[in-house]
Amino acid sequence: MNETLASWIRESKRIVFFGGAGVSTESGIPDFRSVDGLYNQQYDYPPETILSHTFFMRKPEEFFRFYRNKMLFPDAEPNAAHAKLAQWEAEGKLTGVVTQNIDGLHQKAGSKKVFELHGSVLRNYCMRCGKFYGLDHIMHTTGVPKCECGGTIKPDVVLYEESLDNDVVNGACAAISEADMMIIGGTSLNVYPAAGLVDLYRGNRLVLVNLSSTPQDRRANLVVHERIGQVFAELP
Ligand code: CNA
Repeated sequence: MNETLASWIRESKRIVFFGGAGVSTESGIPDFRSVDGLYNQQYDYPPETILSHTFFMRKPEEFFRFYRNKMLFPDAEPNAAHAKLAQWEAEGKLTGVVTQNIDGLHQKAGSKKVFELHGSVLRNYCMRCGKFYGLDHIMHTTGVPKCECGGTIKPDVVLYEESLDNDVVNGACAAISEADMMIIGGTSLNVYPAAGLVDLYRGNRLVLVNLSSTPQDRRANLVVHERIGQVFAELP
């Protein structure tokens, strides 16, 4: 067990976690940038093109083919990292999870205060009438999913070129700026504006738990280049 990390967890009262796709790789969901992640596979278009607003509007069939194949993991279960964060929140020592993930696994593990910067695959809305649809509807249809009103159903995920939800960003900013400890984990910190939010943390317990190095490694007070599920499983 990492003793420094463990003692900071014991002593802190307002921990905030900031995470990304690496939090869910141990649940079987590939990330974007690791060797076996989505960016190292071959498609007709690069993932960041397919996952852009322009592409969604111009080629929705292609978008949904990729999306259903590569972005939806309905059977994935939370791992030890998700579980530990939910435990700390229940114990009253963690004030929020700020995540770039869209898989809903933090809530599945029991976390309540989750700021989903990039939305969630579990929510989908008709672009014409606003009717809500769950993940099941996307899973059990083919082609471009249509609402009963005839409108196209769009996942409530933030595509490239789209802006983040103001309320979610404000909540995340408040939690980060009031935190007495921040753990950044499983993110390459490459996607903006999300990655810029970590600059709001001003304390001296900034911990980075990530397999590869990140632009924040030099600023962090503690850097752990190991699997986050394994690291968190051993923490109090
Ligand atoms: P990324 O750019 O793919 O980076 C992931 C980082 O996690 C890399 O630096 C890896 O080294 C690291 N990593 C991978 N596995 C582990 C592990 N077990 N323990 C510790 N570190 C690990 O992903 P980011 O989240 O930084 O990029 C932001 C994108 C990815 C967001 O917009 C997400 O919506 C999007 N995404 C989300 C999911 C998901 O919801 N599970 C999956 C794939 C991509």
